[in-house]
Amino acid sequence: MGYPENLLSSRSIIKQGLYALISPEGLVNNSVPGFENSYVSILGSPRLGASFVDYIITMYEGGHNQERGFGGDANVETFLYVVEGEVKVTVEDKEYNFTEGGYIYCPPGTKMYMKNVKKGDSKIFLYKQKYKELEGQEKPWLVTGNANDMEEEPYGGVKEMRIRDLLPSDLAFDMNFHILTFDPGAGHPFIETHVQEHGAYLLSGEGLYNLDNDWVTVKKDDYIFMGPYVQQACYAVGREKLTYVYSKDCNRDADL
Ligand code: UGY
Ligand code: MN
Repeated sequence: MGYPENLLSSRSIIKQGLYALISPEGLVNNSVPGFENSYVSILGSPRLGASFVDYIITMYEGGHNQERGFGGDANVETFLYVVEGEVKVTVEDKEYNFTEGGYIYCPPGTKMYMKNVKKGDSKIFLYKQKYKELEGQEKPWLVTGNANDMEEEPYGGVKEMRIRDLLPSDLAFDMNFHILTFDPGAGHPFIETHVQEHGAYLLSGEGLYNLDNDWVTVKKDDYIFMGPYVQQACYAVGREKLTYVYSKDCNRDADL
C-alpha cells in the first residue's frame, strides 16, 4: 500500500437489500472476538439486507479461533469452506483436517473451533444464519466433505454449466451450499428471479454478471450478495472456468 499511484477507484457496487458486489481491494480488517492472527472481513450481513452473515478470513501462520470458537448458539447454524490452505476444525472434541475445497456444516447449538495448520496463510469463507425449524422434522446434522471429490451435474440440462450440492437435500436442512462451474463462454440458461437470497464467493475465472439487469464484470475473489427477487445470471468470459461457492435457502415456505 502507501500513496496511490492513480486516482482512487473501486469496482464495488452496494445497493442495500438488492445486490452488492464487493471486490477484494476494498476489504478492511474487522475485529471479531475470537479470531487471532487473522484478517477478518464481514461481507454479507443484515446491515446490507442479507438474512445471514458471510466472512472472508485470511488466517496467517498460526492464526486461529480456538478459545472463543464460532457459532454454537441454540438457533444458529454455521458453515466453513476452505478457499486456500489447510485448516483444522474441532467440534465436540473431534478433529477434522480440511484442505482446499474442504467444508463443514455445523447444526444449531454446535460450536466450531479452527486453526490454520499451513506454513503460510490459509483462507476460509465462513457463514452463519438463524436456523428455521420445520414442525415434525428432525434437526439437521453435522456434514463434512471436499468439493474436489464430488461429481458435477449439468445444471438445467446445460452441460457447459454444472453444479455440486455440498449439503444433503433433506427437509431437515433449511439451506444448502452449492458450487457452480461455467466453461469459458457458458452462461445461465435464463435470468433467474427468485425469492431466495445468495451470498457468493468467486473461486476462479472471470465473468459478466447480470444483477438487477445491470451487467457488471466480476472475477476471482469477488463477493456477490443477491437479495430476494433480484434478477441474476452470468456469462463466463476469458480463458478459465468461472466457479463460485454460494448459499441458498431451501425447504421452507415463505413467512406471512
Ligand atoms: O441456485 C441458484 O439459484 C443459482 N443458479 N443462482 C445463481 O447462480 N445466481
Ligand atoms: Mn439464483
